[in-house]
Order: sequence, then C-alpha cells, then structure tokens
Amino acid sequence: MAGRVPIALTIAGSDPSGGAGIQADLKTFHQFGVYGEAVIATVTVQNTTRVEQVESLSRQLVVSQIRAVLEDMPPAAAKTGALGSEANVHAVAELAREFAFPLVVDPVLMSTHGTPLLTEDALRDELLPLATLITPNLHEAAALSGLEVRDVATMRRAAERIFGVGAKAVLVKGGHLPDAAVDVLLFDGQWFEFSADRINTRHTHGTGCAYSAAITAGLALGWDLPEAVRRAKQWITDAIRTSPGLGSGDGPVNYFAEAPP
Ligand code: PXL
Repeated sequence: MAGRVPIALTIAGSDPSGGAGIQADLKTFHQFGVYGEAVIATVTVQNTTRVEQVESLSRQLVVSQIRAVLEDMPPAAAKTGALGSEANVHAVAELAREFAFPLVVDPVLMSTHGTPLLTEDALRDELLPLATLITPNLHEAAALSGLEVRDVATMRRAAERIFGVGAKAVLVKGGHLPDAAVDVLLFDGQWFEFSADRINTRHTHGTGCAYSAAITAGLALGWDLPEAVRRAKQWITDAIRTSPGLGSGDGPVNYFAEAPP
C-alpha cells in the first residue's frame, strides 16, 4: 500500500460541529478513499443553530502549516475553503504559485448563517487566477462576477466572467435555484451540465465544503475534471437526501454516504 494512497489537502476553517469546513473536507476525503491533510486557517465557534465567533490564525501559522505538509507528504490535489483574512489569502496565493498539483478554490464568503468569512476582492485578484477549478454558489458567483445570477443562462454568463480572471475551470452551483439543482461547468472551452432533483430539506450544512472536497478527492484519484465533478455531484446529492437530521438547526449532510463506484 505504501506510496499508493492518494493524498488530498484542505486549507480551510474549522467548524466544531463537524458539519462544514475542515471537518467536512476530511470526512469527505476519507469516504472517497483518499488520505486527508488539513491546514486550519480560521476557527469558527458554531453549531447547527448559529455562528458565534470567527477568529483567523496568523499568516505565519498558515504558511508554516502548509510548508510542513508540503515538504514531507505533498498531496495529489488540494482545496481551499474559508481562509478568514486577506492576509491568509495572500499567503496561500504566494505558496500556490509553486503548487505542483491541482487546486480547487471554494470561494467561501459567508457561512450558511450569513456570517461574513471573507471579502471577495483579495480572492478574485490573488487566488482565483491560480485555481484549477473555482466552485461558487449563486451568491458567490454574483459577488465575483458583479452580475445578477438567478437561472442557468445567468449562471453561464457569470461563469464566463469569472473564467476571465484566469482560472482553468469554473463550476457555478445551482443548489439554491428554485427547481432542479443544476450546476454548470466551463472547462477547456466546453460547457457541462450536472443536474439533480431538488431535495426539500433544511439539513444541507456543509454541502458546499463537501462537494468541493469530493471533487478534490476525485482529482487526487486521477479522474479528469468533468468525471470528478460528475461523481462528486452524485455523492453530494445522495448525502443531502440521506442527511441524518442532527442538531436542532440546519443539520449536516450524511458523511457516511457511499462514494460512487
Ligand atoms: O459552507 C461554508 C463554510 C466554510 N467553512 C466553514 C464554515 C462554513 C459554513 O458554515 O463554517 C468553517
């Protein structure tokens, strides 16, 4: 087995309730049979009902954690989530210029409960140009593109605009659309669409983190991007459908969902 376990790295925020952030990413990597590494950039105090506090780690601590991991066990793919501060975005961007593996950037701007986790300017200018894939939801796509985003046509327009910053691919996620959950991927000059029935549940905490982590795991396994997105979408849809209903607020998705074969 030595040398053959694929490794994925997440650089993100901690959610002590285990539904989103670093905790969601690690559980997702594990479910896909990928060994997970985790660099914590910011710590939140939250549960399924509220976010109470957010405190970011220093730039030095984030940089040192990433360096420690890279020199010893470099991953086959990485993702970023809530980085917490502009200083951390700058730091990750500086290191990411030298990454020899694909980088998925989940442009997390707000927590599920509306607590700001980052402003979009630093992300757009520094980190997005280095991304293999950017995975905005409708709100993030609107913030990053400056366009109104409310249906598949406007999702495509926003994806093109965001693609213009220099990323290799953009996946605009339509989980907040009123009808079907349609996601559009712009990759290699081609459009791909991934659709799932809308599931009526409030237990979607961590969906964005888990989805981008599943894509990152797929890239670590060597799948091409559309294939990684296709299987990740299938898995996250299943995880939402079977969410265990934990907590008294917006509960986590089902991290025990089986990865698609
Ligand atoms: O889903 C966005 C997100 C990312 N990272 C952390 C979070 C959340 C949402 O709550 O708490 C740490």
